[in-house]
Amino acid sequence: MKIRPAWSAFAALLSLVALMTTCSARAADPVTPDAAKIVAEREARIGWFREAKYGLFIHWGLYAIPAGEWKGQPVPGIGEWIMNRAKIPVPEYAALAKQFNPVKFDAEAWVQLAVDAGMKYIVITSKHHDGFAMYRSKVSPFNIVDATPFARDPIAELAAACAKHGIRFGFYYSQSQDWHEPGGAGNNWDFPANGEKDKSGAYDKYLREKAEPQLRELLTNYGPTCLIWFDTPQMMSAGRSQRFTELVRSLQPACLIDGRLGASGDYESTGDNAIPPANKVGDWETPATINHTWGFKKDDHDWKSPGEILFKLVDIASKGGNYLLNVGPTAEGVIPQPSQDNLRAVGAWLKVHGEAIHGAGRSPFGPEFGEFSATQKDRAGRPLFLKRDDWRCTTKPGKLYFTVFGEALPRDGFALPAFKNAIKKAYLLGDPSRTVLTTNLGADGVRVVPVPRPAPVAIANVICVEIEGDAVQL
Ligand code: FHN
Repeated sequence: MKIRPAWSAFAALLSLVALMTTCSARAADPVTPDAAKIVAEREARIGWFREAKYGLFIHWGLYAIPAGEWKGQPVPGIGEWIMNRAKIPVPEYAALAKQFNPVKFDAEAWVQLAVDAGMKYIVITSKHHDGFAMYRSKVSPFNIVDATPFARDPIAELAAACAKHGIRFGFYYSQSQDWHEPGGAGNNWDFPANGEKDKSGAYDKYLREKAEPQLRELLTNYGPTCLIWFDTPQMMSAGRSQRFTELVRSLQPACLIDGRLGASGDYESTGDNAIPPANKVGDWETPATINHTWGFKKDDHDWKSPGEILFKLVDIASKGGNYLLNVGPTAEGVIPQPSQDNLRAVGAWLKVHGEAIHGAGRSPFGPEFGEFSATQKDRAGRPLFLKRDDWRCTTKPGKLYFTVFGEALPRDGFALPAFKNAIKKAYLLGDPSRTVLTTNLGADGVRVVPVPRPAPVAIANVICVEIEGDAVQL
């Protein structure tokens, strides 16, 4: 029998409490069968997401052709925003489709990268703000099959490869911004401004005639969809969001909805590259770039190193979240080699230490994240958070995983934070023989795990501490 993780029961309870709080009209009988059913359904949907912890985001579209440069001039900002930043008229931008022929695209190779990287799900841009569908769409001819010489459906090829390799597959879909359509939000250089579109009914016409039918296509034609990643919900009122929610639920009840639809989804999406400073309750995900752009830019070579990626992954997992890390393939269909190398380096680490991440729960401690400065202020005048990055802790029933960053483990051993449980044994996950490290009692009653030097693994080592009882007693 599978043991139900304690934190998942806790999250269920939190959801129930949240629901009870919002259902004020039912205060006399807050846990109605309906409310309990809603919570139970969400719990069933979100289980895989809590286990996964690490996913691959892919931003791929026509913007990979100009790759940050328009008419010989570099365009500042993120690559996939080039149409907006350079105010490119619709017909000129749409003409890029005739050049789009990514003959090096290989769905197997992309999915294999996610597997090698230790990632458990892939989310790809099926339509970004430029309005171009990266799949065969009957709703609009502005799609990769009908408008390009490539004439293949990469989403179908990726769906098949994901199914083969056991990777969950989801779609980014820009529901509100669509710079190709007169009624879509965002393109105020070719078309009237957003407010007028809303008033005139053009925006609703776009939603009903393009966004909703395309969403229906995506959820009908590509097998099980693990999540829909909506984004930038300009003008997405409660009613419009509700229509989208109902569409997703009716077509694929197991499909998650991210936190940027307009209404609250199944989990919270933080800001781009935003990692909360401390433990954060609920289910959440940080979408993040591996350099400084989402869509490919030929001049951006500032790749995050394996050490930086790994720190962020463990940091996020120890605060209860997921890390959705992006790559931006080229117009030829190639994922830039430095992204691949750095993801694979972290994947090699996860092969040995993955049990400290996948399915692991948040830290029961907290001081390891850092503290607010008593004197220094941030730009907004609030106390500055001084981050600590020596170690992080993740948990499973009866186990604590202390990931200690850097090649050198502390010379005097690793001083454990205070907890009451007796220790059964401690060992390094990176030690193939799992030699037991006998804990000493140091000064002030602090328990210290002696650690071998040099440490067996570069980048970061994980000390697994097995304790009496499932949950940590502080
Ligand atoms: O505008 C988009 C951006 O292009 C990118 O897709 C990111 C990914 O989180 N989301 C929006 C900005 O937050």
